[in-house]
Amino acid sequence: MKNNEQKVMLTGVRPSGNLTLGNYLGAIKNFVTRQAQYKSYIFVADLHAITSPRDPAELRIAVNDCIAMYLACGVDPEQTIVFRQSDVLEHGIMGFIMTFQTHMGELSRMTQFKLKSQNVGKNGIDTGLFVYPPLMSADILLYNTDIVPVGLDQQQHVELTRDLAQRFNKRYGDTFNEPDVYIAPVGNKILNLQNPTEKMNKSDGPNPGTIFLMDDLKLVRKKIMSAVTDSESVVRFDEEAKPGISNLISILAATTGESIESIEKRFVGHGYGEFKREVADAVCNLIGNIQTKHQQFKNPDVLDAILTAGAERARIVAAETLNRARVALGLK
Ligand code: ATP
Ligand code: LTN
Repeated sequence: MKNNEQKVMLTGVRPSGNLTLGNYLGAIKNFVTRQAQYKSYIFVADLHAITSPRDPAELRIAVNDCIAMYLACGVDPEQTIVFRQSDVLEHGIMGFIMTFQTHMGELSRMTQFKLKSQNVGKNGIDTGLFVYPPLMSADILLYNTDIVPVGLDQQQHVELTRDLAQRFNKRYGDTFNEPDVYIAPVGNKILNLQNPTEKMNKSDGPNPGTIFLMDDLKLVRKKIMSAVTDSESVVRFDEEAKPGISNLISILAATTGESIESIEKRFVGHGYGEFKREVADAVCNLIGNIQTKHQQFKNPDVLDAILTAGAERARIVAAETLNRARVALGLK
């Protein structure tokens, strides 16, 4: 599909709550550090937020908060196309097309679906939860994406996207670029500090095990100092036997760039208190900088201008790809 043109990177976040340290280390940071090397797109996946019923006023606020947070985390709108998914109508039609390329069995095997469909309301499982992976595939394929930086929980969805692109190309002729996933070696699955066998999720809401990028720094420190550990008192990376300490090592390594081995070595003979203080210092330093920048990006007019310009640029590429898919399908 591609000649020598610039490679494309894309990622998105669901506006389902305030962004967490997990969202930053698992996805946003890896996007920001690479944005200059690619033709880059980042969007707020608001259609993905209505997979379950949501308060419209809260959703509107969450979208703006998410954009402001992208900018505070270092997304540069001069370099990167920043947009809201629902502003580019092509996502809906392409999502519909990709849903029809997908098998029930494939969607039933999605780990996220299995996990999230455990807490269902009295009306049963929302179909949105079931069919959102092909919408995510549409998001990716519309922009001829080469690389998708995401956390580990989203790897399976990007792999499905590759399968769907291949399937479509085989059936209807070369139409889509096949994307690769980028999973950071460290920080790809940050765990809840109080329950370090579960992922840290933004939709869990305020709780002592989740660090939000907007948390007061005193609270961040308190959450880290009271993180669940073990009784061994050795700072050693062992996800099975020592999930709490391993999670804190991953957080420190992903935040500072220091290797896990080097952290283990430096803390030989030191206690958990000292180790946790260093993790808290590093995370507060990171989050403090993000919060300072966030102040500058709260103006809704500035955010609107960025989103309007971003959607215009995104739409051009999305329309082109959708057109190609329609022609291939015989819909045009
Ligand atoms: P929700 O609670 O609504 O499922 P979430 O916190 O899992 O939200 P998403 O919007 O699903 O966040 O994901 C945004 C990006 O952040 C994705 O690339 C996802 O893989 C990544 N991500 C989410 N949580 C973590 C985590 N704990 N560690 C690493 N990456 C994460
Ligand atoms: N499904 C993802 C958010 C998301 C996404 C995307 C990420 C929607 N479309 C495209 C990367 C690329 C989630 O729930 N975290």
